Amino acid sequence: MNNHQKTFLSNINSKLVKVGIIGVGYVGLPLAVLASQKGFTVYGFVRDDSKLASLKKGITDVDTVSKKDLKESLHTKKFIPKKLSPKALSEVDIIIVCVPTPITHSKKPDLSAISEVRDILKKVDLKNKLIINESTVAPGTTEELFGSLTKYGYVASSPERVDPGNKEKIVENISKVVGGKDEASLAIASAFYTAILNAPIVAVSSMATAEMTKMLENTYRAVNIALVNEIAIFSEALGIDVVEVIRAASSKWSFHPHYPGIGVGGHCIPVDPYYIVDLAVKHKTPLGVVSAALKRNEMMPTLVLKKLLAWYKPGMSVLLYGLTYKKDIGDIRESPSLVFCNLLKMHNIPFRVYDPYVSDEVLKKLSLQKGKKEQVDIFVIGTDHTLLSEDKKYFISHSTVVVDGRNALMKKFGSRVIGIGRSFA
Ligand code: SAJ
Repeated sequence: MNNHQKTFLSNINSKLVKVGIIGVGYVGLPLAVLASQKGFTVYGFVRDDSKLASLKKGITDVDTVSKKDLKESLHTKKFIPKKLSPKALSEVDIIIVCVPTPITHSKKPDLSAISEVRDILKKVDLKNKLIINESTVAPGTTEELFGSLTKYGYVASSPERVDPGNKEKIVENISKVVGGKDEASLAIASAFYTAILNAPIVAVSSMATAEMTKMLENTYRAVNIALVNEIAIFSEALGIDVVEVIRAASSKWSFHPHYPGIGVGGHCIPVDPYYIVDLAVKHKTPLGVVSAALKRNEMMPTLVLKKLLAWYKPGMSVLLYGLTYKKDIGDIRESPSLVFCNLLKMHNIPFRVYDPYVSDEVLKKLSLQKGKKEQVDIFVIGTDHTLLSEDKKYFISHSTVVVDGRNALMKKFGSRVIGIGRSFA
């Protein structure tokens, strides 16, 4: 380790380094607030002026950061929202990239946002700076985008691990995988995370290893959800309750339960695996199991529609409860409930939507009609919000057919409950 690297490490330990986080959304903002709470000065870089203005006032739609913590970090001037610019970036020592890496309509990686970051970093003197990429990318991408940018700087990959809506799993307590362009990059990046996290730092031998780790984590989840979706459909054909089967299988030490449902949403699980599906084709090692699993998950909204069509008659009132991609959060990104709404529209079935976590403005923007709390003929559960146990009584009468897209109900309600791999008639 040379003198500069030793100085970098000691400046991290004494919190003298300045941190710049590019992208202050679901991933970047919790990290920025945490680092500022730990004593670092953190610039939160945003491109959009209106978002910058809101952030400066402590306004954000990221529900995993408390208003109080955000306001405090702003007040102590340890967290400073800034317009993204090469000049502002030149003032920080550690640059953490937390921008979205979605997929296109044709399910190909969309690196537009992270490529824009690269273009801006090309205008910055990166000598002696550390770039950490937290955005989810295929193995080799961080090297391609940032490794080649600087000969005299440090580069690491440490893919984000957040679980939106999970109040227990806050970023401070989530273990972190770190891979470096070289030994010094790994040491400096690991020292930074050690300074802010209260969780293990898992150092790996390269950035590509760190990137592949993230891909395996999320692809593992997507494939296992697809497996239970498939077994649920099979169980249904055999008249077996798949929820009971999963509960029983969970008594085995090596079985990690997943649950069937109307589909897989969010910006991670249905998206990330396509990054390695794409790369694997280029390397002539196609991922047949992964591709089949992703398709299986994507057909679940159609399966739930078929269940509804078996009972629907023109003129019946239909309400979808739950638009968000998972329970007790307001995030609708890639939500299977949105796919289900489009399927209803394609079949000219009039319906209403009710989700306690989605505002009227969002419903309006999506041209969806908000349902009143009144009894309906068909009640579809798209998201198993905790509030459902309270709310269901407003919608379900003795004659209501319940189509339970999340196997949320444990017994019969209304005239029958049709779940995924289980029913109560
Ligand atoms: N889902 C099922 N069956 C399951 C589990 C989930 O259908 O057994 C559906 C959910 O309803 C949702 C989607 O899959 O629509 C994703 O669910 P999720 O719990 O994985 O939710 P995420 O996307 O918030 O996953 C996050 C991810 N975090 C990151 O990628 C940084 C993921 O890594 C974690 O595996 C996950 O949290 C977790 O473990 O809770």
